[in-house]
Amino acid sequence: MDLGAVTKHSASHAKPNGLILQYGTAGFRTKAEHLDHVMFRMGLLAVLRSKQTKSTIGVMVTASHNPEEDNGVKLVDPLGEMLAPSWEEHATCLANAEEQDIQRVLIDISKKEAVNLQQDAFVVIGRDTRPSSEKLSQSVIDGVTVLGGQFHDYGLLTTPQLHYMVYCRNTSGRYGKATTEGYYQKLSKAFLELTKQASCSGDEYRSLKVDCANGIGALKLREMEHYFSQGLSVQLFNDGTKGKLNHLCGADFVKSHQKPPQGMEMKSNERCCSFDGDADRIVYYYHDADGHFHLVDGDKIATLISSFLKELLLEIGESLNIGVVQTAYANGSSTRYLEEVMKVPVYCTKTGVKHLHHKAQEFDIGVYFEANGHGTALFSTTVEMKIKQLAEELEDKKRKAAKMLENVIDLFNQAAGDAISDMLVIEAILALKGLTVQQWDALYADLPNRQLKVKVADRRVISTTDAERQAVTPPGLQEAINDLVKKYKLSRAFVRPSGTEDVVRVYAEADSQENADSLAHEVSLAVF
Ligand code: 16G
Ligand code: ZN
Repeated sequence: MDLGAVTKHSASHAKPNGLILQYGTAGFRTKAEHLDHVMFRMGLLAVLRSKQTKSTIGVMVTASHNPEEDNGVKLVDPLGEMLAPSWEEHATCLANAEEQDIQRVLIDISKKEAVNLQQDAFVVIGRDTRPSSEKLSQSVIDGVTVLGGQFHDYGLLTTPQLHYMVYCRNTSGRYGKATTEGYYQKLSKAFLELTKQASCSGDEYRSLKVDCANGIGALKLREMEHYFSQGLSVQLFNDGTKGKLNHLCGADFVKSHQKPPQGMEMKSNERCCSFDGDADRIVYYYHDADGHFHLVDGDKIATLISSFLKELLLEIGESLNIGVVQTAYANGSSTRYLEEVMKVPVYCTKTGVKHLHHKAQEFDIGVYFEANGHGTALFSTTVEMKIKQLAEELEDKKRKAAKMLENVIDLFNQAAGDAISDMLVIEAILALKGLTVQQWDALYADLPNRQLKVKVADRRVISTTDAERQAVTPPGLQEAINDLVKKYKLSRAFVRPSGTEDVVRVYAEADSQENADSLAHEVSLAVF
């Protein structure tokens, strides 16, 4: 490791004075002009992580649903997962080190993590469509090469595509080929095999309107669409040719404003969906005949998927343990429906994909979704092998169901929540079950809810437990929330410090919108 070269190069990726950043739930994220040094240093860190794990590591340059002026970066671990927590700390430490301390920090990390510096390193890089992303990804590459790491720059990719590439490369191609072509082929093949079985193949099931948030999802869906067009035709909106990234469109906008994106022509009862800026989140929606907007969010997606999986298992005659993982933001009606009607166990974790992903790995089949539309399903290796075997051994209806499950497993991106893959899973299920978006939406009625942001002097005074559903500090806050919640029917409320913004978030639900609004308001007053 030529540390002299590191010092020389890092001078051309200087850290702005006084800037302190933290590797949070979504990696580093801030104004793009403040990130050059972080990118360079994450290139360095990716090399160390690659040497330590003797695996390919990914670096994704994106700020997801943030405004176009922002950017961000996150590292992807060997199995396509989020970076391990101890390395998040190293990332923060390295990003904030003063110029003269960088060498020391690198040596510290290498010692603490027993990194064999002689080991080869390989890093793959992807980026979204932001104007700043290309230059920033070059800085990552600078960091990788200065430490002698090898790299492959995929250029423009969705975040989940980069996770997929990392996973493929570290499993000797067993998961798929580590190219966009390989990704398109794997998913499309599974999708077409599935939809071939659908008896209802009317126009209603064949076309879908997609709002691509003016981001990378548009490019990749365009590249992919002819692979699956026999089974589904997609009409793209906000494809980046006119509008600004994430501006008045995309999954985050639709979910948080509970209204359709701009730039989409919606006719009544038409099935529509939105991706976010890096295409790792998806929500569905439609306008009913009276012009009312209906959001079909991550909770309903989890319900659709887990009920379909359960039905397949029943048909096959296998009892595997399915678990659904949600966060505190999951609508109370969804949790009740899953537990009481569908009889599937539901678990709650802290906000942030890594927590849900980790929990979902505990089951034979783990389905996880955040209400905001980020999620996927994970299948244990044993289950995958068993289903493959059953698809060969069983006969008739059972065999058909096992084949279907085999294709569903292939269609999910098990490395990360993926808007394109989830979209194809959902479209296949709707077609196979002959469900319209209205029928899907009608599985249960969401409880009215409200989210608010509260600015406080120091959001760290609030700490939580029980998957963020209970406030531990400041003293008295939880008691105050309990008293407020008691005043309303079917009510629930919690507060948590945001992991991505300098605010405290308040969530409340109750039997009517008016009550949810006033409960949220009262709780936000209790936070001060
Ligand atoms: C990050 C998380 C997202 C979570 C959000 C919460 C990942 C990849 N992304 O964007 O899952 O919903 O943070 O933000 O984990 P908050 O802490 O500001 O509410
Ligand atoms: Zn995203």
